[in-house]
Amino acid sequence: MQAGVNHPATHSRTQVSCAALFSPKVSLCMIITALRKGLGQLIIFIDWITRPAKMKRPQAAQAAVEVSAKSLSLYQFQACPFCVKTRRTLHRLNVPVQLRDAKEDAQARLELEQQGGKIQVPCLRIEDGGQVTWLYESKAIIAYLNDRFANV
Ligand SMILES: N[C@@H](CCC(=O)N[C@@H](CS)C(=O)NCC(=O)O)C(=O)O
Repeated sequence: MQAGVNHPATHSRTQVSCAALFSPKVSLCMIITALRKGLGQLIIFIDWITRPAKMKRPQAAQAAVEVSAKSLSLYQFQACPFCVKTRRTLHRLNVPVQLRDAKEDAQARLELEQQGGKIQVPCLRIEDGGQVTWLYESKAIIAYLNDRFANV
């Protein structure tokens, strides 16, 4: 005898899960998720093929920028368009900031929520003489980075 095939409880459970799986609501949800993932991958690809050139500095100036960059970290999601925009600025300004993935890395997510105050990316963590600032909003972050590094 095949286990569970004619068992009423198993049968009805199977029917319920299949019905739920193919309900219009679930199907729509799956389509939206797939579209979102596809769009995310497309954003990453377009960013990769259109990346701006890195700023070039004299060696000593670049070394100083790299020391400054150690006091910064960017909390972000890989496929978030606001994060892509911010990462492009970091790339263009040639500032190697540590990236923390607040979607995949549970520890980073917790830090962002508890210390920054909310889950919203991008968020730049700025350490300055023992004082920590959590800067939200891509526009504000990009302005801060340009102010601090564009003329170094
Ligand atoms: N105005 C903000 C918008 C940032 C934003 O909407 N970020 C989304 C990701 S694209 C977010 O953090 N969502 C929170 C979540 O998904 O939990 C900016 O320019 O930085």
